[in-house]
Amino acid sequence: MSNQHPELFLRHPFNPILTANDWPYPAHSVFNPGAALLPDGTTLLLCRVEDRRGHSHLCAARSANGIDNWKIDSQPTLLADPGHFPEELWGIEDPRITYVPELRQYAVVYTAYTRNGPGVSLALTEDFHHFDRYGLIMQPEDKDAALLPCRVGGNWALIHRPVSFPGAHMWISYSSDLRQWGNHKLMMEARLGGWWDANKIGLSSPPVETEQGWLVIYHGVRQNAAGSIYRLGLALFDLHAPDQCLKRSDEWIFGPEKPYEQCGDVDNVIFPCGCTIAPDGDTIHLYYGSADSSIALASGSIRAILEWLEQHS
Ligand code: BMA
Repeated sequence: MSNQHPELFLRHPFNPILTANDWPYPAHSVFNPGAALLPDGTTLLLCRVEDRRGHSHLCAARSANGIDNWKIDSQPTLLADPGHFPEELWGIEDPRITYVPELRQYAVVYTAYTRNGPGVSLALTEDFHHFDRYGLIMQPEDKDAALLPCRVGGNWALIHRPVSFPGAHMWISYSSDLRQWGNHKLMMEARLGGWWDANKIGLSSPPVETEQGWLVIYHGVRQNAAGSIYRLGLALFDLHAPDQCLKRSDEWIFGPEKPYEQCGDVDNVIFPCGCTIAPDGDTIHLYYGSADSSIALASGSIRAILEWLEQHS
């Protein structure tokens, strides 16, 4: 039985669209990219690149059509800087990009791999060449974080995933200055027990603003005798109170099915950190890490996704 809803997200026939073989310098694997559509229509992916120490950094790849002919920075774009940011000792990972109109900058929220586990760091950039690094904004263990593009009730809002037991759940926290975070609210829980998203959940790409609410694509992890399976589900949150879940899919909508998703450094992983919305306002391009080894693309329609969620939540 197929484990996906092909009407919601279709894989691109060129998948995987980027691998370590495409890199202009030595790399072990490339995966889990953040994504942005630049003002000139260029798609920018900020890719997680793992070197042969096992440490990651971020590298930008740009393409006019978001599919092929990627121009990849000839050197790492954002490297860990443990001299100034000791929490980046073992690398930086899994960036999620939000354009923030009020700041006229992109907020890049990424995982800093500290001696004490993963934490959440923030950097602002206008051009993906120069970065204003804020350092760690959520202490370990915490990851899968992204900033909402606008203030909510006067404050910035950050979705993130601290580790707890049992299960690891999505939280949202607020800040007036992007540095001090509080008013923490539980946003959505792993379902525990016999569900596909029983053990851990986390934000995938940053939420998409729709008339019906914030559309959230999230990953759910189920552990079984063979290991973990990372699949995707959908949820909708109130635009003005984003900790309020309006809808959540019972079923997963996209799971590892192709060889490049089922087999790699970590088998059975679909892990998007970014998406772009086409100029038609409806087509969503989801960029995901496959099996912690390469980068793939799947596309869908926001209208169709919302309709499906209406019927299946
Ligand atoms: C998560 C993160 C991701 C990774 C996934 C599967 O916890 O570390 O970077 O893709 O596990 O290994």
